[in-house]
Amino acid sequence: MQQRANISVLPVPFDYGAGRGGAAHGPAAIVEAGLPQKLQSLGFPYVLHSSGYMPDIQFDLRTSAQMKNWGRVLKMSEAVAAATAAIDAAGDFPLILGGDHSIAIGTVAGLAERRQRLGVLWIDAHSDLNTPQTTPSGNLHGMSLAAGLGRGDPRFVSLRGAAPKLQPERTVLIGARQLDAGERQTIASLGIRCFTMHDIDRRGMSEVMEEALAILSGAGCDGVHLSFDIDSVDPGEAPGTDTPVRGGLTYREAHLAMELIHDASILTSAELVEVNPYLERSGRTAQLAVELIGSMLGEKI
Ligand code: 6HN
Ligand code: MN
Ligand code: MN
Ligand code: MN
Repeated sequence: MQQRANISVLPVPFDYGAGRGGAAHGPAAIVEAGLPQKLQSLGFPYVLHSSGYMPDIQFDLRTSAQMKNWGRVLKMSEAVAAATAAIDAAGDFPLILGGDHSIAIGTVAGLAERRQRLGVLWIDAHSDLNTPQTTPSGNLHGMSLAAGLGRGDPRFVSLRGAAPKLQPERTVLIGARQLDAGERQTIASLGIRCFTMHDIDRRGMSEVMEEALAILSGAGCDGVHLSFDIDSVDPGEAPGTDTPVRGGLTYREAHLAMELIHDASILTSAELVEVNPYLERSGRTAQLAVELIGSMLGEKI
C-alpha cells in the first residue's frame, strides 16, 4: 500500500445483497480469526470501527424481483459510502470487511468522492457486472461493479452525487470463471481488462498480476482500490462463501497475488468480502482472509 500507515478497519455486517444469510457475520469471524493480532504483528497502527454507523435497515422492506432487498441495500450503501469517505478524507487506509459484495456499491461511491480517477482491482470468480435487466438472480451483490461503472438503477449509480464513479480503463478483473451473458457483453463493449482463470492457467499468476498492475500504474489513477471476493479462491481452500465456483485460485496463487499487490505500492484502500462463516464449521475461510490481508500488507510466505 502507499505511505499511509494508519489502517481503519470498517466492518460491514450486511448480507441482504446475497441470496442467503450469513455473510453479515463475516466481519466478526475475520476479527475473531486474528485480524487485530495480524495488523499488530506487522507493525501497523489500526483502529477497528464499531458497526454503530450502520442505519437500522430492518424495516425497509422495499424490494423487487430484479433488485431484491434494494431498500436495505440502498440504506447500507449510503452509510458505508459516508463512513468510507470519512476514513479516506482523514488520510487513513480504509480496510473494509464484508459482508456480501453489494457493500462495494458504498465503498466505491465513498472513495470516488475524493478520487475521480479511482482504479479498481476486482479479484472475484464473478464480474458483478449485472444490471436489473441482465441479472439471473436479482441479488445486488452481482451488480456492484456495474453500479460503480454507471450501469443500473440510478439510485445506486448516483449514490452521493456524480456518476459514474469508475472508468473501464481503470478497472481490472482477475480470477473470473463464471460470467453471465450480459456481463460478457459489458466486458467486451466497455473494453474492460479481464484476466480469467484460463489466463492464469496459461500465463501464471506472476505474469498476469504484473500486467494487471502495470495497467493500473499506467492509467493515471489517483488511487487504487482492491475489491477482493473470497470466492475467487478455490472452494477447497475457501468453502465458507455464498457462491462457490470450482477451479479457483490456489492458496499459493492467492497469496502471490496479494504479495505482488503489496510490492507494487499502489493500493490506497481495500475490501475483503463474501466470507460466510455459517457455511462451514472450521473457520478456515476467515483464517484465510486474515492471512491474505497479511500478504497484502507485506508479509511473505
Ligand atoms: N458475488 N452472477 C451471479 C448473479 O447472481 O448475478 C452471481 C453473483 C455473485 C456475486 O459473488 O459477489
Ligand atoms: Mn463478487
Ligand atoms: Mn464472487
Ligand atoms: Mn510467496
